[in-house]
Amino acid sequence: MAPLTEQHLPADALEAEPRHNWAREEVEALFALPFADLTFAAQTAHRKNFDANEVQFSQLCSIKTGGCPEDCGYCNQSSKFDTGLPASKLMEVQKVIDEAARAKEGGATRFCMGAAWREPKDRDMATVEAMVRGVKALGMETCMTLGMLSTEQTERLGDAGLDYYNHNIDTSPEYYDQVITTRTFQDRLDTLARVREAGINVCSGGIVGMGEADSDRAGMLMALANLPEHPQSVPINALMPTTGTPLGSSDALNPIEFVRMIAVARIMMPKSVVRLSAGRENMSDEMQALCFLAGANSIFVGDKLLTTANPGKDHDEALMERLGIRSMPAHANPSEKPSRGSDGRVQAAE
Ligand code: SAM
Ligand code: DTB
Ligand code: SF4
Repeated sequence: MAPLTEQHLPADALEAEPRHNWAREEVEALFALPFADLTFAAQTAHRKNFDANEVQFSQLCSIKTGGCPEDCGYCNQSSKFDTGLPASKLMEVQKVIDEAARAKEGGATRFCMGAAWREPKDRDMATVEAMVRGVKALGMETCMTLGMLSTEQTERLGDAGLDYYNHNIDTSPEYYDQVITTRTFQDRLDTLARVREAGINVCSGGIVGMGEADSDRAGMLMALANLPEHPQSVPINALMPTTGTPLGSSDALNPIEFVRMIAVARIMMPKSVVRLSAGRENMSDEMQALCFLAGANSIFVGDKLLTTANPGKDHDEALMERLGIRSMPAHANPSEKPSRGSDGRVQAAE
């Protein structure tokens, strides 16, 4: 009998080198594979590039919450919707560093600092740079998500030694206008290009469960995989529906369809870390195990994401123990570029 990959996979689906020329029919054919064939192919791609028993642990910190001028239809931090979430000022640098130290103690190797901004104001740059330097000094990987960036702001973050910048495309180019009207899909691609060109690792993905069609899920993954470089980190979020937002009463996600999304992301971007991101709070342990089998190899740890709930340490430790999953050490992502840092030194792995 011919191996499964030959029987069922589209030609080139498991090529050794990452591809940037995915055609819609190929991606739709991956989504349409029998589940066992799809997850086998994803697991094969995963094992070619990673230790399949390692998962990267990131922890989020909302350094500036709420009051955002954008209108992203999924987000409870937008000032356009009445969600009852109080807005706060930018956190003090030392408080952020203290949170990062606690996250490290709890097992996180990356600290992701998020601000509810359309873009940073220049007057805030020195503060966020100090946060990057302080968190880096703890030996953690640093990530920030601050909205759109100018070229100068991107350079400044690179000089501070930022390892990753998160900026999601959120959905397909075709569905995007149904979700966000205050900035365009192209604006997002422009920020991603600045981050890439500054040599900072790109973290970019999107959300599943916003009422998008199957073709939009394929379109979102095509938009990511056909970038000039694959994002080094690809977060796949399941919508956390929040009351007061336009998407607050969205239908529950089909778990098997979500696992398919992870598997197709893994096959299309084989060397990237794929994060099972928001939404784990609403997933069974069994569904999460299927996501890991399908090639997810990063999660957010801690009992809170930015503003919504996450499973927390006790539950996650028990799950990782049951699955025999170990923590991926800092800077072990094979596709990661070394950060610049103000002193030009590469941060050593812990
Ligand atoms: N304000 C910045 C921005 O939008 O670029 C950074 C923070 S924003 C919260 C980062 C990402 O979180 C969004 O692009 C979106 O993909 C994800 N996100 C936000 N709210 C979410 C929700 N309710 N469920 C799932 N993902 C969500
Ligand atoms: C990403 O893709 N998911 C994270 C991170 N990047 C910034 C954010 C998830 C937010 C979920 C809703 C909340 O907790 O506010
Ligand atoms: Fe603002 Fe980011 Fe929320 Fe959009 S996702 S409303 S930009 S905080």
